[in-house]
Amino acid sequence: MKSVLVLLGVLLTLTAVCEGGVNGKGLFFPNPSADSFVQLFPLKPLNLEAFTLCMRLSVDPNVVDSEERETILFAYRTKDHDELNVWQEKGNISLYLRSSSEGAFYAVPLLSIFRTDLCVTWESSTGLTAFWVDGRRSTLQVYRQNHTVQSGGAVILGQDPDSFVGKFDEDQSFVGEISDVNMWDHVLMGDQIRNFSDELWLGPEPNVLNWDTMQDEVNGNVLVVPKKYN
Ligand SMILES: *[C@@H]1O[C@H](CO)[C@@H](O)[C@H](O)[C@H]1NC(C)=O
Ligand SMILES: *[C@@H]1O[C@H](CO)[C@@H](O)[C@H](O)[C@H]1NC(C)=O
Ligand SMILES: *[C@@H]1O[C@H](CO)[C@@H](O)[C@H](O)[C@H]1NC(C)=O
Ligand SMILES: [Ca+2]
Repeated sequence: MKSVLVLLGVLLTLTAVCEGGVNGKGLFFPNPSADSFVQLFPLKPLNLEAFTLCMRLSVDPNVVDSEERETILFAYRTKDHDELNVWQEKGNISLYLRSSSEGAFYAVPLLSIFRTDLCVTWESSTGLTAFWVDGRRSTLQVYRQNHTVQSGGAVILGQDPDSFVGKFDEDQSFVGEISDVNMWDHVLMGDQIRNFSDELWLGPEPNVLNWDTMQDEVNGNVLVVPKKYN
């Protein structure tokens, strides 16, 4: 117990020091809350006809994997719409584009205490959508063909906003660790997605969200995990 407290003390101190830049570190959401979140500032507007969104996640399964819980993994919301949301809910991981009710559901293995590399790819021209879990691709689904993701929203980790950066719900909050959130404005090749967590990334630079370079704003009780835990 003592060592846990000491560790938390160290992490909390670092939170203060590391304000204003994630720079390859992790974000740890230690418990359910309605006010802890991180806003990410994209490198360019999310005006998208295709994307690859990747992140690395571990969760508290006692909270997040419970049957009836909906847990937000990634939220991009404009004033009027849930424009691009990723959830783990009721035994599925799901993608929603401009909807909070009609998603694409995937019965992939649920998140666990160990870190999972999770990517989702979508392209408008075909509607082809897939989740990639630790480099393994799910079956494809056709979802939202000819749709365009619109700019003008806010990217939020840790909470599901029901209004523009607001109306959070503790029961939908993320509990666990998130890192390596990267987004490209096209669908990467399978080989590249399989290599996404490599220290030495050989693929194209993430041009929408770039975990190493983008600005972020940490709110509430979110611990910035030092790089040595990578
Ligand atoms: C999750 O997936 C199962 C089986 O794939 C399905 O029966 C269930 O309705 C899905 N849950 C939601 C919320 O769509
Ligand atoms: C999408 O656009 C293509 C080309 O215009 C068309 O053939 C197709 O039916 C459209 N799909 C949907 C779901 O609207
Ligand atoms: C993926 O990693 C393997 C092994 O390190 C490497 O040989 C390959 O060139 C990489 N592929 C891409 C597309 O980065
Ligand atoms: Ca909500």
